Amino acid sequence: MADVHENGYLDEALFDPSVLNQLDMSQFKAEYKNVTTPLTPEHNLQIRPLHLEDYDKGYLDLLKQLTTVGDVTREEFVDRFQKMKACPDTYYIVVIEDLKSGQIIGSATLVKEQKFIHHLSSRGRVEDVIVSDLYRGKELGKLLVDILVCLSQQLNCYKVSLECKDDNLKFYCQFGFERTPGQNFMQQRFYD
Ligand code: 16G
Repeated sequence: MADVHENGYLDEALFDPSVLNQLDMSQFKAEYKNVTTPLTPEHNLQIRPLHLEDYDKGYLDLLKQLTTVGDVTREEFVDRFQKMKACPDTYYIVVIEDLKSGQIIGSATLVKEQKFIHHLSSRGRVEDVIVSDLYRGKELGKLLVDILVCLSQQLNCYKVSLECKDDNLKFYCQFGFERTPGQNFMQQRFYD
């Protein structure tokens, strides 16, 4: 699976790509206007795990459409990638590549957090969902979230959660997420 990239770094996937092929797409919850095969959508788009080489395919620029990223060097990216990969069965970053342009145009992350509660169960957290503004309206965000929700169930998480802005509540409801009465999302910000 790992080939030496021309720049000397191993070109490898963050997680085993077969995990995505084994998803039961009949479990997807959103309704799709476009009839596509979800894991191989039209228009030269490919859905796959994050690769090391995605540093050169605009992955971090895409994340900049979501929030602050900062200037991350290739070495820093490789180091973080390797640290994530060293935690097996934890980081599932799924990206969409436009094979024509060779650019990453969508991404979403599932983090599987191991717990003692619920008899050593795990909780899924959907994070950093972003589709390039040039590719909006193609139901790609839907596809990414459906994939991660389905994946979290397949990975035996007892629940999956996310945080989002009010404007996105309706979007996330279509996958079965609901606001929990009496529960609040709280945070403290230390820096941007
Ligand atoms: C959104 C994201 C969250 C991300 C945060 C970044 C989803 C479902 N939620 O809340 O994962 O970490 O934005 O914004 O994608 P921040 O920089 O203000 O924390």
